[in-house]
This record gives sequence, C-alpha cells and structure tokens, in this order.
Amino acid sequence: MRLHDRKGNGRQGPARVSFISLPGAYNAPLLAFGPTPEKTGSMAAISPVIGLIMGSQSDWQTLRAAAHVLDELDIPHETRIVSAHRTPDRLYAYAREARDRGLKVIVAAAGGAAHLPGMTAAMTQLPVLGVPVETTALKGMDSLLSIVQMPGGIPVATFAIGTGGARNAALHAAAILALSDDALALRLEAWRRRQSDAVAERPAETATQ
Ligand code: RP5
Repeated sequence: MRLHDRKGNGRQGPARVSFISLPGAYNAPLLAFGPTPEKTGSMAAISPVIGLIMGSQSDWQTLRAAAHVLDELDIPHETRIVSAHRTPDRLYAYAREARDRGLKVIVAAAGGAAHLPGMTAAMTQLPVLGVPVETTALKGMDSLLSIVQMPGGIPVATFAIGTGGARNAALHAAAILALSDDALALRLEAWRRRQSDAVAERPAETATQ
C-alpha cells in the first residue's frame, strides 16, 4: 500500500489507519484505509470547503493531482474513500451531510461503472464535479461515459479522463469558490499567471514536455 504526504507524493509504507468522525448518522468513527492527507497545524482548524471523494484507494493515484492543485491554491479540503457499491451507507451519509458540514463543492473520482458522482449528486445540492478514472480494460471510456451521461435533472460536471481531469476539476472548483471569495480569486489569477510564465516560447532540444 502506498501512503501520500501533503503534497501528494507517494511513498512506501504500512497501511495508515485513520479514524474519521463526522456529525449525525456518520457519528461512529469510521475505519478508513488510504488517502486522508488532512491539513496539519494551522490549516487543521479551517473547515474543508471541498470534498475529494473516490470509489477506491486505487483512485487516489488520479485524484491526488486535484489535491495538489488545492494545496497550491491554499483551499482547505478533505479526502475520503466513499464507494457507491462497496460502502453505500457511507456514501449516503457523506452526501446527505456534506452541505451542513460546510462543504461547497464535491469532486468525485471513480472508474469503471462509475456511479459515485451521479449517486452523490442525487443526494446533495452541492455542485458535483466528476473525474473519470482511467481503467485497464477500457482506458477510462467506461468511466467517462458512466459519469458524463447523466439523464437530465441531476447534473454532474464531467472532466477529462485521468490526472488532467482531476487538475481541471480542482481548478473549476476553485473558480466556483472564487466567485464569492476575492482573496481566492487573486490566488487563482496568480496561479494561472505562473502557469503562463512557465511556458517557454521555443522548444528546448532536451525538454521532455
Ligand atoms: C471503482 O472501481 C473505483 O472507483 C475504482 O476506479 C474501480 C476499481 O476499484 P479497485 O478494484 O481498484 O478497488 O469503484
């Protein structure tokens, strides 16, 4: 099993066991394995406004790209494994209570028959941004179509397959929050300026990208 530090860098190590306590029906401490890279120190006191949820530990390889962007933008967020088919009760409680806990946007990553984003959107009014995870069998086309083809009435904003989609989902979530947060709007503007500044005008011979 891989563990991840605050910057989302993988490192080998034993399984981390986190006890998560949430209000209401989610009151009993949950035993969760995997990505719970919560903020520490001063950031720990700030309630998360973005929920990053994923159907499996294996999705963290994709979704940590979103966490990395949120770290760069200094947006408090939480990460949870919430599987629509393996932990349906956890999904129900998470989606039902997300808004009251102060979350503003949920980014949901899933692969295969990826019903996590749609089921989450069905149970909360919060904007749900879906990230299709690349799969071995169908290269993520299964995930993409499962997430993007929501019947009319319950929207899931769907992003590209893989880490590019995860990064964009985080940036889109930031843009939503920036509508009512001037300081974040400035940070997002600066982030985009740094990205532009980092692009060379001419290709280098040895550069790989
Ligand atoms: C989905 O099944 C998850 O979102 C994941 O992408 C996929 C495979 O899960 P694992 O078998 O790797 O746990 O629920």
